[in-house]
Amino acid sequence: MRTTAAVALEAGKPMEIMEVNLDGPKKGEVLVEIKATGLCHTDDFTLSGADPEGAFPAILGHEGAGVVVEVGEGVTSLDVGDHVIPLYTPECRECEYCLNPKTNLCQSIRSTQGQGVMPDGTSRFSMLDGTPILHYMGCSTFSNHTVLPEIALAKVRKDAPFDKICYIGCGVTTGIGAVINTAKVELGSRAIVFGLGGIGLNVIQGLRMAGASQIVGVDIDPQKVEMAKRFGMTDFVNPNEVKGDLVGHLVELTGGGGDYTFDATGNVGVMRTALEASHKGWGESVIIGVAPAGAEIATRPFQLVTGRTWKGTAFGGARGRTDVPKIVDWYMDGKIEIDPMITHILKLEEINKGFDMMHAGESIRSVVVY
Ligand code: NAD
Ligand code: DAO
Ligand code: ZN
Ligand code: ZN
Repeated sequence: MRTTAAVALEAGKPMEIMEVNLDGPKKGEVLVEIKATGLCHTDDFTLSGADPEGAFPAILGHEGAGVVVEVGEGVTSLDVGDHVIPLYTPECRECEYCLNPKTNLCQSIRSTQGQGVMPDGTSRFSMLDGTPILHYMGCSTFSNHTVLPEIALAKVRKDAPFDKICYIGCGVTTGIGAVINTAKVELGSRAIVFGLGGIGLNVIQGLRMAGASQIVGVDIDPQKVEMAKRFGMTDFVNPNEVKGDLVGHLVELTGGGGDYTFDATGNVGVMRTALEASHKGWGESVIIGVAPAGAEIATRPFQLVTGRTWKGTAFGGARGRTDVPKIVDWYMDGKIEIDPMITHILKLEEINKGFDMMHAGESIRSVVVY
């Protein structure tokens, strides 16, 4: 079939909207009509050329929601008409990683996904002249139709709005999951969140759900304050307005340091501050942000000797096929909020404008509706 997509032809250039060829689903695969997709910082990171795994031409996008149009041979868990959210972290429920409760990093299709192809080693997308186009994070939601492995699709309820639940495909689950699955924050905890963008705001709403007693937000952009307060931030710190040592200021503000701290900036200097602003003896610091290629983290080992723990999280530690439908229920039952964070709705033709607004800090989440 033919479908319309925003194609990233090369790093650092705007994407081009074009008709592309899409082959039907092979064994174990599913053809999905994407109804809505969010624009995440990670798509921008890859488009910029800073992503060491980034390869072109590719169809980016990994935060989508849509409807099953066709199922390939052997697909048993999905039918035509089902509503689905694509998963960049799949859940095969069979590999060594899926069978270990300590991780959500299913490895069953990891190598081919990283190379931008389906598990059989080929791409379903091509240009009209036949040139192959790579998939991205196994999802490619910047295309009106895409093909995914069955194990990379979460089946969700049909009454949930696509233009909101697409955000559960990355930002919402990553932020809330970092709190609930990775940090396992307890009632009454004090926490510090660095970066109040699309991920950090969801960390804040996860902390509110977990019953944290103090939620300190740290951002260099004062535009982010109002929304963060709305989601549960109790104190705000702008590093540019702190005279003297930022770590010392945060330790004093939290009565000894955060029981839990989170980096949602991707800046390795901020990651160090987050670790060092966690409480001596028991503080845990969770890295969510993805740093540029080649960047390294550092601290004095004595910070860990004295009881602080450094952790990281991918997709909030969530097992997508199991956890994502539950998060959709939380949204539909009013336990979590998404609507205020969707600041812009765009057409596919406006997708590059969406990334311009992200760079200017004007948007939290822009969503393309097909
Ligand atoms: P965003 O651009 O919406 O938000 C980042 C925020 O950090 C902005 O508000 C910015 O002002 C703030 N910031 C930048 N430098 C800062 C500094 N020095 N001190 C304090 N604040 C600073 O981005 P996002 O969509 O929220 O994504 C955040 C990070 O999370 C990115 O690195 C992204 O790639 C990563 N991410 C990780 C996962 C995962 O599974 N681990 C999933 C999605 C996104
Ligand atoms: O299993 O080795 C692996 C890699 C899993 C990739 C997880 C990616 C999470 C961070 C990327 C940001 C997502 C938007
Ligand atoms: Zn697996
Ligand atoms: Zn994302």
